[in-house]
Parts: sequence; C-alpha cells; structure tokens
Amino acid sequence: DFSNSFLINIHIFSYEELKTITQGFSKYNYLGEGGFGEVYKGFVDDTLKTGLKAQPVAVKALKREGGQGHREWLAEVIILGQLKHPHLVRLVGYCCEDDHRLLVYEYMERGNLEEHLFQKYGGALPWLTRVKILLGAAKGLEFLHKQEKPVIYRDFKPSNILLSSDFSSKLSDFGLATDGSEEGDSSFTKSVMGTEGYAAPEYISAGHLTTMSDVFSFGVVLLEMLTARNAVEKYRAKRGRNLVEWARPMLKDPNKLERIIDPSLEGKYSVEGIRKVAVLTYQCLSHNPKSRPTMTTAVKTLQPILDLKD
Ligand code: ACK
Repeated sequence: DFSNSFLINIHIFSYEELKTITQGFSKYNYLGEGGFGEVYKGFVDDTLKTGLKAQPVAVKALKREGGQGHREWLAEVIILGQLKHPHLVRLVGYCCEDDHRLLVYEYMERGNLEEHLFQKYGGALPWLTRVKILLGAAKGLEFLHKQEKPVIYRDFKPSNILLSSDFSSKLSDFGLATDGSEEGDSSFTKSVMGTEGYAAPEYISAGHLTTMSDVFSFGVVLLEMLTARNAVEKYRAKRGRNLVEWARPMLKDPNKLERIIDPSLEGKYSVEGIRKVAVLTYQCLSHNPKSRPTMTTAVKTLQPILDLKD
C-alpha cells in the first residue's frame, strides 16, 4: 500500500484517463523508448475533470517484467514527487493500478539532448546554447547533491537531459537515483548500474558511489559538448581507449586544445570561455574523486561564461 501524503501536488490518474489522453497509447503519440519504458505524448484538458490546467504531458509506461518497473516507478515518484526544481523535470502525476505503473511529466518540446548534441537534427548547437544546457543540468545536479541526505543521480548522460523550447534543460529518469544507503553501506554498492562511457572509474571498478561519481559523468558530457563526439561510440571505436582517455592530455594544454574542439564551433566562441570550460572538464574527469570540483563550483564556473555572453 502506497501512501502519497508526502507528495506535493501530484495527481493520481486512472489507467483509463491515461489511455484517453494518449489516444489509446497510439503510435502517433509515441515519443520513444526511455530508460525503463515507453514514452507517449498526451494532452490533459478540462474534459477530464482532473483539476489540472490544460497542458501537454509525456506519459511513461514502465516495463512490467518481473516487478522491475515497480522499483524504478517508486524511485521516480519518491524523488520527483518531493523535489521540485526548475532543472528537474516536473512530475505531474502517476498511475498505480493493478500491475500498471505509469508516470506523467510536463512535456519538454525539444526532447533529449543526445539528439541535438550529435546533430541528428541537422544544425549544430551554438556554443552558448551548449553552455546554457550544461549550466542548467549542473544546477539540477547541485540541487540533488545539496539535499540533507544527498541524492546521487547515478546516470547522467545526454539522453537523460530534456530540453524545453528555449533550450533550458531538465534532468529526467530518476529510476537509478539513490541516496547511496539502499545497499546497506552508504557509499559502496555491489551491483553497478549506470552507463558505460559515462560512469566514474571508481564506481565501475569498485562500486564506490558518491556525489563525485555524478561529477565525473558531468565531465564526460562537458567533453562531448566541447568535441561533439559521443563517449559511447568512441569507446567502441578506439580499441580500449575511450573519449576521456583520448582527450584528457589535450584538455589541460592550451596549445593542443584546438585539436579536440568541435570544428563546427570554430571562430564562434571566446578563447577565454572555452579554456575555462576545458579546465573545468579536466578537473571533473580526475581519476581521484576527491580532486574533482563540486557541482557548486561547476555552476560558478559556467554561470559567468553565459552572463558575459563571451
Ligand atoms: O528525444 P525524445 O523525443 O525525448 O525521445 C525520448 C523518448 O521520450 C524516450 O525517452 C522523450 N521524452 C521523455 N520524457 C519526455 C518529456 N517529459 N517530454 C517530452 N519528451 C520526452 C525523449
């Protein structure tokens, strides 16, 4: 039995209602396959009498095999139902009826960052748009890390960052997020979950999970933003040497930095700004978790670059 009295403004939908707003989960409303289930576009309007304002939403139907989906569903409801922040995707409601587990989110017009970063939509993102997106995501992570019991996001990567029409960014997919204590010990976990290419080395090799694991993953995405190269693809292509290892020496050498910068950015950024981002990236990617900056430092580094529009 699930008591939701601690949740803020979350609507409980019936399965019928969600079927109605997604037009019967029709293929025309299908947005794609997410972390733990399929996502459909829906529209909440007044005819439903939910009391919610009319708005487009994204409805995620979790996979139902072996109760797996239930855990992710619960993690998401508990975290997003209680934590409200401009850079976390807003949970509008949920459905928990028989074995149906669904989540209803605010609709994010531009989908996820992965599609934009690696140019599946054509034009490359301008430099300042990239900074804006990563600054927003940094603020989302900072907020999670600053909770009384810090929340570790654990799966930071471009496909989990959603974009609104004005390219402000929000974190989504909290199915893997944890306060680190679920496995008994506060910072060691036996089962490593996350994504190869983005997960921190100490987490992969020893299951050592801290907020600094998120900082490493943030560094990988910073690097992807600088280079427009996909950390996962390079991992396969470079025979053991991944994007991070390839780029690390050039990140800290101002004379070599140009070699790794996305060519489509050439001449469209200030050298000072890009150097600052390169230094931050290098620090986030430190082997030693204790040498990495906090997300607060990352926010303080990125904010002025955006404010100065340099
Ligand atoms: O790039 P996309 O359109 O953005 O394709 C993926 C797909 O569903 C599977 O994750 C999209 N998606 C997920 N959550 C939302 C949301 N809240 N608003 C809009 N699209 C979403 C995601």
